[in-house]
Amino acid sequence: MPDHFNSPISDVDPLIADALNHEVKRQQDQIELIASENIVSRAVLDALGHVVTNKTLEGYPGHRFHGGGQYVDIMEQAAIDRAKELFDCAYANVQPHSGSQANLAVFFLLLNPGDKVLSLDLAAGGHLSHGLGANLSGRWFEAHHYGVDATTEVIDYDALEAQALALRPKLLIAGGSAYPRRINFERMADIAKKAGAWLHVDMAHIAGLVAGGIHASPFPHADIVTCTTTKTLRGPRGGVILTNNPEWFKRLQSAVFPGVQGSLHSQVLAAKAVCFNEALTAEFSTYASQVVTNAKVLAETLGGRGIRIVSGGTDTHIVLLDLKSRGLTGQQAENILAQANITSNKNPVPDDAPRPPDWVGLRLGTGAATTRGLKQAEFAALGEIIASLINAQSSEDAMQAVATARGKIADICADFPIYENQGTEPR
Ligand code: DSN
Repeated sequence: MPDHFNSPISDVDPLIADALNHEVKRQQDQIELIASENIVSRAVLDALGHVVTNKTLEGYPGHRFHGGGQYVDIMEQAAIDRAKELFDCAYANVQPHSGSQANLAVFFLLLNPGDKVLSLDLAAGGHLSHGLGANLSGRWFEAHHYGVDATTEVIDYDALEAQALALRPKLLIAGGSAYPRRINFERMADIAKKAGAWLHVDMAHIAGLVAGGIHASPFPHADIVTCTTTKTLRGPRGGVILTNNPEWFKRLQSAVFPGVQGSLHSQVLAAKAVCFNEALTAEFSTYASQVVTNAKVLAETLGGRGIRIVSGGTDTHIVLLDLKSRGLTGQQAENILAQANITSNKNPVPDDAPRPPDWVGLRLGTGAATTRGLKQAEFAALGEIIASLINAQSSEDAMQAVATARGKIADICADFPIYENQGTEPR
């Protein structure tokens, strides 16, 4: 009989232990370019794997529905205080289990079923929780979308203003999952004000860049801000809601709990606090700056090899490739890169086909590989490797390119190791 408190997972559940060990090796042996991923610190992992996961709590620090919350109160209060300091705002709710849950709580706070919402179109870089038909947000609210200019592939703020004034939405949403350019929050706030709407900024992807001072902050322009703690912020999976509005805050607390969630995830709250503390350091700003520098190098290298970069470049961690002229779908390119141990994901580009298998976009992001230590030289090399894979003309060329790329990626991974003492055995 395994010892409930002391037997390692390798003794208790070999199937899952084996899969976990393979996942460690997968992460070590590949270069991660999925823009929503990162590589968290040992300290974040320590919090996530802590016995605090046993603790059930509802409510907020000092006002719980269960006993024994005195230490989680310390963790949650630290996460709240650090989030407010990091993003320079008055109020933070750190309990949302994800970015989508955070957005749902904002909708629950501000909207009634049928209200009009105006958000960035999915193919222009938006997010499914901002009113996609298949998502609750698209069913319960009247969702309209703005796009990007057909030529520049950047948000046309004049066109958006005209659309917002004609539509008069209750909520204007900025942000998304695949928009590579800087967002002008001041202009968005001005548009929202003129249209009689509130401005909700979902900064999930760029939160780490905002924290590092590399992208302008949504504050003081936004009425309400959501983000995830993964992605460029480099923390655990989870969401956060921020606002400066004292009248909303009490209702916001209720909108999260009991509005859209029950008990909190204590271990994730602890990990969020650790993540915010890390993001408050000067080293984090250096990392955030390197993330954007690396993305620019990647975009320039790929563009120089004839691959079309949506919007002609990037201001963030995201480089979005349009592979139409290469005769490849995003899925095909994702598969080719995977053979060389580079992980990425298919994505729509502006005005792309509706079905995911037909999308011609490939989204790359530099957060995780920057955390790994890669700088300009390595990102230039990565750009060359990816271009050789995408530009291969024949199946023989492709096989050769994959073989060469695998060797080069193995060398980069060996030069920039991660989690060397990690595994599912006791640490
Ligand atoms: N929104 C998805 C992405 O950007 O990949 C998940 O976070």
